[in-house]
Amino acid sequence: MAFTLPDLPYAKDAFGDLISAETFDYHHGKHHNAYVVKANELVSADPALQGKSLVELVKSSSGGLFNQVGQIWNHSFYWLCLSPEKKAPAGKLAEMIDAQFGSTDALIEKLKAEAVGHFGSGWAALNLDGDQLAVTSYHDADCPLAHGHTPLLILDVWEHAYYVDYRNARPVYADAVLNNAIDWDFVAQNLDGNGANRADQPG
Ligand code: MN3
Repeated sequence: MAFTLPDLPYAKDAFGDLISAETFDYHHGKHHNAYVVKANELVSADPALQGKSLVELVKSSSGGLFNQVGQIWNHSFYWLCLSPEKKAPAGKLAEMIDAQFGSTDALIEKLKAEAVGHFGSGWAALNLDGDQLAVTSYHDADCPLAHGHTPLLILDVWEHAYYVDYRNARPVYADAVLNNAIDWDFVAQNLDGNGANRADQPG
């Protein structure tokens, strides 16, 4: 068995100028794919690693292998967090957001500040912490699962996520994607605590 590059859950040109097909060609087709290829090389060289699922390896590995499997999972989850159709939080998620942040706009501002304030490469995230929502970020290939966190939403803030479409303007990318391209139905689904499994794959 080997890990595979998951298909995008939408056409690569579905987002128009918001996230271009060229960005998906590079981000999914080259960056994400390279993490898959390198992880498979490392796993194939070590029988002790074989048969472990992606999430098992994210939770148990370190160093070079962690960087690859963490990035496979992070990107697989990130694609699922995006929707070409503009959506809004509903139901229990909307109630939690309003109770804690006052409004979805206020939560988006907090996520945007986290994304913009994060130094260097990494991921901004919305997690479930007990019965509360929590905004945080992770460096490089670091992953919520490695900390026992329960991810609801992650946003890629590596330059490769936005440089084609937004050049160096991370705030413009974060603002555009958080306001227009989040699959809030997927985010709400992850309140069941099983978000980790939605981007898992067998080893
Ligand atoms: Mn990326």
